[in-house]
Amino acid sequence: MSEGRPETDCRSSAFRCGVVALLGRPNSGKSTLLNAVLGEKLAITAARAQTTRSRILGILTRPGAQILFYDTPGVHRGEARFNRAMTDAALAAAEDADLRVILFESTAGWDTPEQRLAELAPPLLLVRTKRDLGTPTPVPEPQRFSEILEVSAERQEGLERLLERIVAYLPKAAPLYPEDSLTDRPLRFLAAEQIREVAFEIFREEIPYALAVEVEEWNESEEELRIRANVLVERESQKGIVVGQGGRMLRDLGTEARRRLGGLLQKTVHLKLWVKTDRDWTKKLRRIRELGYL
Ligand SMILES: Nc1nc2c(ncn2[C@@H]2O[C@H](COP(=O)(O)OP(=O)(O)OP(=O)(O)O)[C@@H](O)[C@H]2O)c(=O)[nH]1
Ligand SMILES: [Mg+2]
Repeated sequence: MSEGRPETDCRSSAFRCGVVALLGRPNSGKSTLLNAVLGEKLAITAARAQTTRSRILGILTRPGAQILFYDTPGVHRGEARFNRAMTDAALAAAEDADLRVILFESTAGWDTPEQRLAELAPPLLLVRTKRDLGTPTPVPEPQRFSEILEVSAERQEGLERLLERIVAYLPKAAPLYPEDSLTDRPLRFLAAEQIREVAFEIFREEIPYALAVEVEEWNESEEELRIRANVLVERESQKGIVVGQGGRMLRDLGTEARRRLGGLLQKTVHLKLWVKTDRDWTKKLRRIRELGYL
């Protein structure tokens, strides 16, 4: 393990730059942690499992270092094609990374996903998340990890220490992205994700898993942005739920999504949503890819 204080001079040849994979079971707080360290709402989050569906790059440039975070889908046991594809995407990100950061919800039990991640190649940092929730449960085989740290993204606690330690493991290299870059994902994808986040909040259980958002049209000027997007469901029967009586659910979804997109993009947003059935899209790898989830 490399020790010592990270360099702080941007022009120094000791600048560090590397890839850090944020890994953990669904709902362990990966996306919330990424947003907290970036100070931007890049990745969508939700109080339910399996929110993130693909690896999402979040770029943090600090004096002396550029950290390329990969937020990943939760690692879990599901055998359905879409579930497996998400776990594979997370493990592929882990393989490509200079450092693997495993998130473990403080008060949760250590189970198969944690065990599987603990067996990845070092260096591994274990981060206990949601420390505000209570007394942490023990970690079996703590010697597997280079370090064990604690954070509460909600209370913004432990983040600076975590960043300092992460930087210490990165290789000496020049920054890969301009200083003001936040991600490599196109705005269209981020907009679709924001709409999906609102849908997750409105439709709680069954529907979110089957729901995808695809931007069809994107017309942008200095002052405003016109977006036409499809809200996709897997089965005809789910369409009625998303539309709601008299179109009410869809209207609520559109209103809230427009408000959030306006805040994110700092311009007036006109949003038109259509609900469409894309039969069994979660079973078709080609569609999962086209939707930007792999
Ligand atoms: N109390 C508390 N809740 C948190 C904290 N961090 C995240 N959460 C909550 O935990 C839930 C899951 O957070 P996410 O960031 O979406 O989790 P994730 O690991 O990205 O989940 P997937 O994308 O489904 O794999 C959300 O309701 C968050 O608000 C924290 O520090 N404290
Ligand atoms: Mg997530």
